Amino acid sequence: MPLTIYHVAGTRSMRVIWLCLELDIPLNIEVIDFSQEYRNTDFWRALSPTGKVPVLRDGEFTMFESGAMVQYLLDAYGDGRLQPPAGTREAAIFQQWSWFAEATLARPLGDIAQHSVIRPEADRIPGVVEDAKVRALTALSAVEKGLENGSYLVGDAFSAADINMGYSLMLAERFDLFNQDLARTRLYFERLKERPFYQQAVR
Ligand SMILES: N[C@@H](CCC(=O)N[C@@H](CS)C(=O)NCC(=O)O)C(=O)O
Repeated sequence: MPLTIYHVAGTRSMRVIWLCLELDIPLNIEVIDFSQEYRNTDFWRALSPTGKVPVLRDGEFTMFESGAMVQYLLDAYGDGRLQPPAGTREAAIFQQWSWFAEATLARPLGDIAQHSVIRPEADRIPGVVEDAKVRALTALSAVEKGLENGSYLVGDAFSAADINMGYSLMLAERFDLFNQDLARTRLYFERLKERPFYQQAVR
């Protein structure tokens, strides 16, 4: 049975779409309603207990957490492509950046989103945005340093760690965080954006 990603444009479902395009894995894209009402339905909560997007379906099997989906697809269908061999230091660096993209960089970016766009105006706390921008810039400076020795996060080979990071950088760009200290990161992100499958996934 084919894979299905429950998708909303501009969200983390793009990581799964981008990966499947890069790996030529057939994927159904089911666009869903991003409204809070829909995400509170029993149907959606059964798939995604916190009501968030995305969800991946593989036959009867479903899962949430976009980074875990990327890893599942690599392991189940990737034939060793776009990730270093398990147990190597390259694999450790691959995991480091994949986790960092979501757990360290996307976290303050999510706070910025919540308190500048997502929450109703009355529930937004401006101080959170200011603090989150500082945390996001600290995380971005780590990416800048990580790119000192190669064109991608794991040396000079494009990998799924770059897909995980690509979404987070898309958010960083949206919030205008690419300052003059992030020249390498900006070039790196341009390199990612030039990939035709990034462009398809991001629509
Ligand atoms: N760590 C989760 C984060 C999921 C997440 O925050 N998704 C966003 C869209 S990209 C969402 O559903 N936001 C709505 C909300 O937080 O209420 C993942 O990677 O899947």
